[in-house]
Amino acid sequence: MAQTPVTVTITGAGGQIGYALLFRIAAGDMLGTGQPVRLRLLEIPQGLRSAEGAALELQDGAFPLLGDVEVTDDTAVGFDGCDIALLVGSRPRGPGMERADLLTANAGIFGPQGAAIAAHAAAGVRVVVVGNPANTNALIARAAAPDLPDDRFTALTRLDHNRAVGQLAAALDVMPGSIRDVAIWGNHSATQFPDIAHATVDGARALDALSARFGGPYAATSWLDDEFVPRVAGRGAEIIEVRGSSSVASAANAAIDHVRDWMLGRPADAGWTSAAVVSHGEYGVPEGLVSSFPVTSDGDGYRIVEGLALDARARARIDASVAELIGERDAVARAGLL
Ligand code: NAX
Repeated sequence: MAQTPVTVTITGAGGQIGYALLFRIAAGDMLGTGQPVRLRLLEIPQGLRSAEGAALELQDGAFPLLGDVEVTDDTAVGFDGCDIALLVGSRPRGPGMERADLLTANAGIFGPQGAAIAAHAAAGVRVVVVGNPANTNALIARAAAPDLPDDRFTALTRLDHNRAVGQLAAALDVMPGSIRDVAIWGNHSATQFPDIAHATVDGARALDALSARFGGPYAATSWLDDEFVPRVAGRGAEIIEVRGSSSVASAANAAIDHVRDWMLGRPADAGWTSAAVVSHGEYGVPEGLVSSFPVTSDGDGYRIVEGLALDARARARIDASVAELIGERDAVARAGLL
């Protein structure tokens, strides 16, 4: 029997990441090649033509799994019956704009979208925020939908996670698939902490492999502090400098990884991944903040990996990133938007 289609809403669908996402979702990369999908492309009026053009191209793909595609600038229509919401569209930082202005401008987008999701989406809706500042935008959307369980709201740090795996694989000259249990902690920003303390490479401790590669534990730690962490945290800026434009295909790929693992679960031997989820006080992160943690998924939801030992270096880095998240939350609250 044919499966019921899943309704996927993409905001900012007329933008760059939207364009990279749509065709992979239609091809079955996100929910599997047996799962029909319906797409809702939500834009602001200036972005509608671009989204409409993408919808024409989707039709020209004749994707066997693709049902109807609707393009709209009305949130009630865009989130109607939505099972999965990818919130990509956001307000970019303009010239002379302070971080606080950026936060409050985005609160004006993500608050109403959270409320529209609560009012119109399917009861089991799952939301991932991609648009920056992603963690705090997710916190705002979540706050505007108090009747939905908070495990439905997440923000994307899978791109940071994948970048960390990619850097470690390159340093050790191994395939990315041989690496397990890397973690991203904190904010999707320059303060994030990419952590490999518990990671393994082909079953052996990554720290031991790095010691062997760099000539001792001291050199391995220097590489982590001076190269790995800044490289991963600053990778977005590096891509802009080299490519002349921000990360697009890798961001869409990460969003697809995030939703696929969340909906379908991760293979038993795949180890954990990273996602920004609502904290309930785990690892001392204040309740309600949307912070990145190592997570597992059996398809029922993301669950934070608990009980990991953190050394002083990790603790200090996590605390610094969480302090930034607290500052973002407080700036939005001060503006009366939370
Ligand atoms: P684009 O500027 O190409 O596209 C954004 C689209 O969103 C535009 O078409 C715009 O019309 C639309 N939009 C704006 N406000 C909207 C609203 N209220 N409702 C619906 N649509 C709206 O940006 P793109 O390169 O696609 O990036 C999108 C967002 O992803 C940015 O905020 C960017 O910073 C963020 N990123 C997040 C990443 C992450 O890992 N979390 C990594 C990649 C990326 O930097």
